[in-house]
Amino acid sequence: MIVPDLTLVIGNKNYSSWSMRPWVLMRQLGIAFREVKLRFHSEEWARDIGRWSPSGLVPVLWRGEQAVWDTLAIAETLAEWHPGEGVWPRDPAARAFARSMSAEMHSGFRELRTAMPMNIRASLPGKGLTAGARADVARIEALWSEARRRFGAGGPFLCGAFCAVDAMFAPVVMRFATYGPPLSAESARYCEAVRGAPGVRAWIAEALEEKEVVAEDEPYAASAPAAAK
Ligand SMILES: N[C@@H](CCC(=O)N[C@@H](CS)C(=O)NCC(=O)O)C(=O)O
Repeated sequence: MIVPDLTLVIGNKNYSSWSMRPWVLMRQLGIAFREVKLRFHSEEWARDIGRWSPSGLVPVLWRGEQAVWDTLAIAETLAEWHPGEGVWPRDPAARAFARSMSAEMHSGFRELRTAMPMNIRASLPGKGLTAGARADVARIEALWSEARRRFGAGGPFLCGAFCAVDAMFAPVVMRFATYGPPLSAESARYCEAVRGAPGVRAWIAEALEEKEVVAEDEPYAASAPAAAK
């Protein structure tokens, strides 16, 4: 058996939006890795997170003695370690756009993230559509539309073929499936393409197998404070 030289440390698949990004990216691009899952609030998390993660957060990618943490750093390092495998688009203008969108995702859309936490197995149509989340959705749709119009001719994803920018937005696609904000037909088509990508399908299937409940990611559960509903 060939043991992959990359190890990706992740959290719960149902909830960990940051973990989802490098996992689906590597699956989609066919980059082999071993997965270590540390469930939030578990004994293994308490015991092992300090050993695996310099920041105390997931995801973390390991190659040998080298740890790479934080989603964007992982994407950039994968692009170096696997040049020519399509982590970023080949075209420089598309690549700059994809990187800018990814950075905006990484540092922004806070209201959307708070009001619509990723919860793949849940169906909560209409929840979380605050004014701020609505503005975030509008900005995301504008970005998706511009990327598709300018760079998407070669396939159904933002810059044609699936790459890091689609991985960065995959958890947003999951949120849209759970909370069902109104979307344009173009955005809905893009969401369908992402949900249908084999790497994303594999993540969703494994998320649906999980049983753990993480209360802070369930603001609309019956026992959550009324203010969050
Ligand atoms: N900026 C980081 C964010 C990572 C992050 O917040 N990870 C969450 C899980 S999605 C985490 O590890 N939470 C555990 C904790 O806060 O103790 C990245 O891009 O990787």
